[in-house]
Amino acid sequence: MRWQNSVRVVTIAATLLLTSTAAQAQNAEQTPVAANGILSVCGKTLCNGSGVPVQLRGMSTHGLQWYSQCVNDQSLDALAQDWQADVLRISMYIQEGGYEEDPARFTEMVDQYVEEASERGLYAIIDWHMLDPGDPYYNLDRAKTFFTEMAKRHKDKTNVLYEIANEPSGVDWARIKSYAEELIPVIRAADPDSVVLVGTRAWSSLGVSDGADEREVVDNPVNAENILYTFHFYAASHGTEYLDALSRAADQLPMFVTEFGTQEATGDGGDDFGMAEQYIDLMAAKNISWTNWNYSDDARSGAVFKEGTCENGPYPGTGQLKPAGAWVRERVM
Ligand code: IDC
Repeated sequence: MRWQNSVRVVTIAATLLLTSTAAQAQNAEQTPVAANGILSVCGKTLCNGSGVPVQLRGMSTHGLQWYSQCVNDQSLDALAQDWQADVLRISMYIQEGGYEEDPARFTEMVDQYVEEASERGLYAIIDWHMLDPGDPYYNLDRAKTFFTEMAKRHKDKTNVLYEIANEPSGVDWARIKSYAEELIPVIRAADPDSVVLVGTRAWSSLGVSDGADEREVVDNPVNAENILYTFHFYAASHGTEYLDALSRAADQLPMFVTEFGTQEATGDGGDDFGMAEQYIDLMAAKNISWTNWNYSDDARSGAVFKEGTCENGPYPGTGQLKPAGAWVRERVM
């Protein structure tokens, strides 16, 4: 229809003039993926298929071995339509009852959630949730097997991002970099144009939790294209020192905050919305995409739903949300 075409032209023109969020780039009929297409790193940020910088905002699942019941048709509809999220981070633990116990089961589970996200026009981050042990090499062979399979299955999609190391710890940056340089070519062999997210030292704190900072990455970046580095923060534990490191880093490196909470690093305790707001403002100003931890009804304050929600829902609205959930839903919107 002619009328629709002219609306689209105006939308595209407006989009080109603005540094837009993925949500802003959508019109009422378009999902984030339909509006933005395949993403790539341009300069220090993510750009959409037309080369316009985008900020993705969304949620991370909890560990799928514990809380996959919270990731279902209704809850994903709520995330896409009610929350108007752009992105779902699919958090697959390796240890603690995760992938290493039953690779086939977790491969199929992640695969299914990628399809569910795709059906709703959401970007999907496949999170290799290595945590303890913190040396990414401990799981290298598993990671090669898993990501080869994922990349083969999803190479033709435009909405899949690969996060190859949730939170390295107890190892220096050189070792993480070397792990990334072994694994990224494995992914790219099957899916050459995919965006890859690389964890940073000391629980993806850019080294700050080990007394270092972003300079170790700036001075010695991963030898690969189309990657971003991850930063995680929990606002009640990680104050100005962490905020400043993220701010400096974002001027020199493509950054993606794939995990944060408004509470303590345990994912529990009181919310520090004031500090969290400073991070939100920084991420908006520097176009840093983010996913919040987590989309479940775990008892901790950082799980967005009140306990028991995932038995029957309902998921839309704020009725079932904890304070952190209501706060983050507004910011996703
Ligand atoms: C927490 C979960 C909790 C689980 C614990 C250990 O909420 O149920 O028992 O992990 O597996 C992270 C991690 C993330 C943590 C989260 C909150 O990436 O796995 O989740 N956190 O502690 N880094 C900083 C905080």
